[in-house]
Amino acid sequence: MDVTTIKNPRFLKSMSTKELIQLSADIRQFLIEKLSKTGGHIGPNLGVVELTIALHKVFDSPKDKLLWDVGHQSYVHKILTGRACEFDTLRQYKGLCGFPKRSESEHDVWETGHSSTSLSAAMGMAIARDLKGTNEYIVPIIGDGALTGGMALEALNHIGHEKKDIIVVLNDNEMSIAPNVGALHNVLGRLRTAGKYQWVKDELELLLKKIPAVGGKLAATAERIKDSLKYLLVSGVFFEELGFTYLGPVDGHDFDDLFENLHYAKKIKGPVLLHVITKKGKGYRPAENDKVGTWHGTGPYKIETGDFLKPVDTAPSWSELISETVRKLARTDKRIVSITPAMPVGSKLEGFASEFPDRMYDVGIAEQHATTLAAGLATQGMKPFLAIYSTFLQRAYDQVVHDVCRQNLNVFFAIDRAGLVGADGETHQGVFDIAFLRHVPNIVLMMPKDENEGQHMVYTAIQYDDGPIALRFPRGNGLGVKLDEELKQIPIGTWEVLRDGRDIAVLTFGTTIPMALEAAEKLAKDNISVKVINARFIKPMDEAMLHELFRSNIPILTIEEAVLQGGFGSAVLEFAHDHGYHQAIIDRMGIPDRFIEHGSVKELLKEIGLTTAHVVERVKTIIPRKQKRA
Ligand SMILES: Cc1ncc(C[n+]2csc(CCOP(=O)(O)OP(=O)(O)O)c2C)c(N)n1
Repeated sequence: MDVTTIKNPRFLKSMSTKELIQLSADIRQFLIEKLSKTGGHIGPNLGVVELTIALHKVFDSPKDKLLWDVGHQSYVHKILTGRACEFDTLRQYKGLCGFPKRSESEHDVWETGHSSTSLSAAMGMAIARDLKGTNEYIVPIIGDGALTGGMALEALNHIGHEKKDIIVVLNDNEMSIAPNVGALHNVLGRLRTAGKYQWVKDELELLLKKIPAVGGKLAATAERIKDSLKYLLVSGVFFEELGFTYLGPVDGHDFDDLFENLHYAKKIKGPVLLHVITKKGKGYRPAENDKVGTWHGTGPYKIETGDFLKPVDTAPSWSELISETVRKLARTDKRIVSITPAMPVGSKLEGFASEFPDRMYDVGIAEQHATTLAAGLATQGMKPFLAIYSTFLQRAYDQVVHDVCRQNLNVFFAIDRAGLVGADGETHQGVFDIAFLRHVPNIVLMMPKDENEGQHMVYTAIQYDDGPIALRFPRGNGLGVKLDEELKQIPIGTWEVLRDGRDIAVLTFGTTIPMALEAAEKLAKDNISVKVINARFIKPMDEAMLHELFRSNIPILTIEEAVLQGGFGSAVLEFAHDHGYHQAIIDRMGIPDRFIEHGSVKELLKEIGLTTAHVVERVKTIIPRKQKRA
């Protein structure tokens, strides 16, 4: 079938299993072809083809609510709800979003990107349903990785207590991005191999009926036998004890098994956990054979070979540079312990993990725990290196404030993917960390201009023993600069003049330095002399240099690839105000007060006015203001 002709999922109702099997093959073919050109989350989506079809056949979306946790596995859902014809634009500027999007379709009832939110949202919807007296099914679909997130466990606890009618579909493929970790993962492992729980449960009921129901000692013994039998035979007891009816394990690629269990789940009162076993990457060999998570999300690839098409970048990735520098230092500094919340591959910690297996902890999708774990380590004189994406650090704000900064503990935060990230879009842009860290006492916040300064900052952070220190760096590769052999400490709170000038001072850091230097070069041709300062410490700022600038009355332009509200430019404004420089001319460039959608970083920067041309233009509006005042 040509899947681009699908308008909505109603057509599934009349299809036979044989036809659905063919449809699954067509959808897989479509995904493999389309994503080979656009890139995207191929592995997770190939794994949920039959499951998504079955859900749309058994339930009536959008009346019934399907909530996709993390949301990167919603492509099949998008195809079945009439969006296949937009797949050429997937994750591109103004194109189809890679995650559920309420403005895209009435079938996208909950937006995701960060994991482990679906159960709480489902509970909210269930309470609303019951208060309004309607009768729709509420079906969150959550991965075994996402289930390790604290929020998901908090929600399970609440749902089980309230006994709400919610059908939780656990999509268990044994993978997070990398192989899943944790004790809960082991519980699921036992369930996977335990055989059909429902069958065991029925047998057990029969057996228990044979135990005579008499009072006294014998009844107590019977109860004990009952309990121990339950524990012996039924691993699903973990969820049962939480108040859920556990169904499964179900073969997520077998329609008959799926239909039988989904229909059964619909009849059960109270919360149900339907345990579905799927294979990530199913139907495309390179993705199916992937053991580390390379095919979780990819760029374009050659279908026949599975080779990725992205030109090989000669400069090291930022993540690699930072993690490998830490690894080097860990050879002599035994205090260093690395922590990742489920991103060992993205954070390039494989090398560290193989060299120091007992000093490396993948804690699963648990940013809050990761942060407080680091704090605990620091209380004992260790030097925790917490590699965490800017966007996911948002989850751990209170742990940063309450546990790390308040106790002034020596935690080294490596804030990866800081700034715009591109195709993952608004749920993943790393643009808030400056605003939510800058106001927290005790923390040092820095961003390097290139990889060489980056490695020196790693060294600085490891040597720094006066409290928390955070090094933010962008997604992708460095500039390809030469690396010094010897590492050195950069004095905390010092800036660097990269280019001298007398008409205006541009204060910037990290990714926006090249555009500032380029703009300065262009403006020089118009006789405008621009000073460019590498404001590499966002906190503490170089106060001596700031005083010098303000006293000289030079206009100031701040540029940051981060939100303007509460950002670095705001810090400069506060400084000017607090020190009585009320006449100072200060302009700020950065990310406006709205969420920035997906697209290439280049397109997004253009859209929000953060390019060399925009800097040139802005400087030209500032200079006349200065002249008017003079
Ligand atoms: C709060 C949060 N932390 C980290 C991530 C990064 N991340 C995206 S998908 C994923 C793994 C999800 O695994 P699972 O739920 O099992 O889904 P699968 O991809 O295996 O289908 C992770 C860690 C995220 N999206 N949100």
